[in-house]
Amino acid sequence: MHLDHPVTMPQRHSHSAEPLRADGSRRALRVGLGGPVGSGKTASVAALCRTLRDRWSIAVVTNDIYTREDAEYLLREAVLPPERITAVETGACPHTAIRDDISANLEAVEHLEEALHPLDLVLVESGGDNLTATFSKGLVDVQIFVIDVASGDDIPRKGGPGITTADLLVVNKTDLAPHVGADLATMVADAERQRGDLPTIFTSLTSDDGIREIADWVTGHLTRWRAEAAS
Ligand SMILES: Nc1nc2c(ncn2[C@@H]2O[C@H](COP(=O)(O)OP(=O)(O)OP(=O)(O)O)[C@@H](O)[C@H]2O)c(=O)[nH]1
Ligand SMILES: [Mg+2]
Repeated sequence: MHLDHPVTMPQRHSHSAEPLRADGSRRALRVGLGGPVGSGKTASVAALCRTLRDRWSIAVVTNDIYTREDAEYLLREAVLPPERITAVETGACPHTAIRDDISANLEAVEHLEEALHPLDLVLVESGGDNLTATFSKGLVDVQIFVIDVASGDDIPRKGGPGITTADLLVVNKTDLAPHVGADLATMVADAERQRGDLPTIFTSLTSDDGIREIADWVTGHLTRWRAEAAS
């Protein structure tokens, strides 16, 4: 976070939430990925880039507290060309940088938009956080909350805004369920109870094409986003 910036509240960025650029073209769809430490956010970002990069023009912003670890991983894996990956070092609780003072993240997103115009999709990965973390609507258009079965099969039941309100809940690492004694049926029922009609995807990102359903969900949003621009 840029400590020399004045503290800027999300609503002050409402202009940036506008879908149209100054020239009337539609800006990229911004998708936030949040969730607890180690749940599979970077694995999701990497797999989404690999799956969608031939069809769409994509850029990524990662958030880490003290390092650029996740961006360096994505660069090493060459999921996108280097100029399409930017790291934000938050220096504070990750949710602060995606919800309260979003200035450093917005600056990163807007810089990518300018440098790589026209962009279709920007993925913003939050630093690992707790169940209360959500993105400001001034920063992203839709948000995905990623949890994993190894952290306890009671997590969906515990709720919190990430689980109850995210546009998509991903329950990752289903491959580990037998090893940690996680009851997937209970997790499915709890997620449905907490989320009503909002979608949940259970997956294992270590399996072949474990990203498919998530990629289809992102593609659906992106297709609608672009269709609205054309109408
Ligand atoms: N067994 C298993 N491991 C996984 C799966 N998805 C991710 N992992 C592993 O889990 C670890 C953490 O994954 P990351 O994608 O780095 O998690 P993250 O949410 O980005 O972590 P932070 O950014 O540190 O909060 C890595 O060692 C991944 O290889 C999965 O579906 N199954
Ligand atoms: Mg990560």
